[in-house]
Amino acid sequence: MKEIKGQLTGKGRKIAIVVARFNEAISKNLLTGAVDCLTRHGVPESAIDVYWTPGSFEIPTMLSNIIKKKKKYDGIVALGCIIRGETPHFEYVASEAAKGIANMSIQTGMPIGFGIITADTVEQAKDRAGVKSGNKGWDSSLAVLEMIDAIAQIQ
Ligand code: INI
Repeated sequence: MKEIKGQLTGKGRKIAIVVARFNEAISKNLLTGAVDCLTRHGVPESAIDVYWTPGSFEIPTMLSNIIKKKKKYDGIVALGCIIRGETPHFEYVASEAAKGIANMSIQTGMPIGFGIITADTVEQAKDRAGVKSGNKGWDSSLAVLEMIDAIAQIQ
């Protein structure tokens, strides 16, 4: 039996991070968590490019354009924070962002980490963008590193 499992190594990987500015204080914590995770796993800061979008709704469009440019990223981490209390169109923004990110990843084969927080309150969102533990930016970055390595092993 052959078992394929991605190693959590960032050595030699080039990573793009797409981060939405909406709820910026929380997005910045997600970005800090993502960069911390990537660098601790061997990705040098010089191999990380960060692209800002106005909100999470624009993330899939940015992904599409980054992938089209063929800048040869090994993986992309998508970060954003959508809070239900703040908008009646929470459902639309959240579902379009999730669908768009999934579609981009499936259609292109690019490993894309889903680091979008969907929360009912600011407090809940803060809990998922913790500085010391429980940071969705960190978790989604780790998933990207694992997927890059697992996909590289498919023959
Ligand atoms: N974008 C977010 O990333 N999070 C939100 O909570 C949010 N709210 O509350 O509206 C949000 N809206 C902006 C949206 O992503 C677009 O930028 C905007 O509709 C312009 O296209």
